[in-house]
Amino acid sequence: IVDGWFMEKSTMWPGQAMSLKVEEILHVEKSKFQDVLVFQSANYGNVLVLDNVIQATERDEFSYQEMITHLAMNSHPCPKKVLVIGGGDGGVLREVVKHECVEEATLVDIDEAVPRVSKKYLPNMAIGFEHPKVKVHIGDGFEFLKDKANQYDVIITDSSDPDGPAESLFGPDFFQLLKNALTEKGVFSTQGECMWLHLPLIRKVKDFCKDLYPQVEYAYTSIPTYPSGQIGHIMCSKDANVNLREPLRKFTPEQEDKLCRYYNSDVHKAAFILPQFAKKALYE
Ligand code: AAT
Repeated sequence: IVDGWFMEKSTMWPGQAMSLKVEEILHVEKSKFQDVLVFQSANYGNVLVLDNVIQATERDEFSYQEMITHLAMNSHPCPKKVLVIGGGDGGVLREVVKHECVEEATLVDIDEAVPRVSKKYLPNMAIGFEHPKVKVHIGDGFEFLKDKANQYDVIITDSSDPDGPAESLFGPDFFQLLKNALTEKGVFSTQGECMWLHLPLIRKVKDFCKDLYPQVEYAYTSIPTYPSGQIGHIMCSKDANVNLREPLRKFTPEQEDKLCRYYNSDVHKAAFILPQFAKKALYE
């Protein structure tokens, strides 16, 4: 933080940095896994930062949390058991339990510090932890999956970037573990990085997935406080007959209005339509 501004510098997006004006620093901690910072910003509410990378701001988090969740949830006929890997602020859980078919939602985050500080400073996200269907496990997502077979209808990997504790969540072995852990018609979505910055990485992950799943797609969301204002999701289904680009289940217009601020059925379909440069790099 320099002159009252937080600047998100990283070798993962060289030569650029999102800046936010800081009103007040609320929490600073070195956890077992990462540097944890929460500050109150001038225009984006409270902001959670891990290892100097913005994870969520109160103003725009709904875009990412709704899209990573509902794209996957609405691509499964009836998701009863759901797993969230990462997502320690609770926002994805908040979205998962909006689907009444869900019987159990389990969250596995590596770092207890994230839920702890989120409960204090990001209550509108951490509300996800309060739902009776939710279970929380503190541990590494990769390790957690190792002995899981045929258990989850939907898995959402809401992880940080590959430079840090989430590195293993971007490798080929992880996508094999996800496949084993998913049920027959299982679907997953991931924090799949940004087309303006990470096309080679996205292509690599998509290619691992192509070897394992009959349906593989990349969708994206606009969000001002993630690098380059955009983030994507790798999505896969084990069911060859599912078209991820079309919602299999839809919210009613009343539900869209009541439950969502970003996601709706049209946005679901539009999220997979890529500009030419990205389409070429990912699909040719
Ligand atoms: N909804 C918030 C967005 C995030 S949070 C990422 C979470 O992943 C963090 O809580 C972190 O503790 C957790 N995490 C990191 N590695 C692992 C792991 N190996 N197993 C389980 N959880 C893990 C993502 C923001 C993306 C930022 C884009 N630039």
